[in-house]
Amino acid sequence: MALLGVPEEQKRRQGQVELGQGQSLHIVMLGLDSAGKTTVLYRLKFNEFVNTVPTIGFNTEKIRLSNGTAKGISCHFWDVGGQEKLRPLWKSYSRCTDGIIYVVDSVDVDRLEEAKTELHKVTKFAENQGTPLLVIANKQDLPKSLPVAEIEKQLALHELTPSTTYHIQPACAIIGEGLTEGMDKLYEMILKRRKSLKQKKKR
Ligand SMILES: Nc1nc2c(ncn2[C@@H]2O[C@H](COP(=O)(O)OP(=O)(O)OP(=O)(O)O)[C@@H](O)[C@H]2O)c(=O)[nH]1
Ligand SMILES: [Mg+2]
Repeated sequence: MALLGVPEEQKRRQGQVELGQGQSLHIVMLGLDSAGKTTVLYRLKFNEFVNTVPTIGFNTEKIRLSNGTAKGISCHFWDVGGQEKLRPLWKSYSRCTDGIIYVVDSVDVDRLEEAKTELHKVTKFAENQGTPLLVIANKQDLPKSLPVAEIEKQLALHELTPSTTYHIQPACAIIGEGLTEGMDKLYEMILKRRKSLKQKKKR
């Protein structure tokens, strides 16, 4: 196993102090049906491809991240089904989480508008104000996948509520490409938010 570079290791240790020993992050994964949420979940859990079936309800897993600057950080993931009839559940599952992951199918151009509407709805809930958002532009392995900049534009990420900090990450959940980078960014945003909330409390 490759050793982390010194600055990465320092960053990770610092993060663990911020988070507190034994604490785990509460993360919800949302997105339209077939975007690849469950594939992401099991890729992170087992570090291999797992064939999925559509999620009716939700999947939940406790996962200790095994790579990147967030290595060793424990996360409790909730992966909620994306079919239309299940979307009313998103509100309660996303309430007061540490981070939201929104998975988008980069080839499903016809449903990008729908993906945008649902995402903006989620970030507008009062309980989600300020919750860091990681958008995973998934299925980048497919030849007709849209580039990240185009997805960012079509999802109108810059129009999200001003308190939402976000990062958009190109990925291929099948082989796991981009997931470490994405989780590192999400972790970074979560730590930043915790720090600023702590400082506000002190004032
Ligand atoms: N080519 C390609 N296919 C992918 C990728 N990620 C997921 N898939 C496929 O997309 C299909 C749907 O994946 P799921 O993970 O079940 O999608 P989901 O978002 O959990 O869907 P719901 O549970 O219905 O909300 C499956 O056939 C996956 O194998 C990817 O990065 N590239
Ligand atoms: Mg699923």
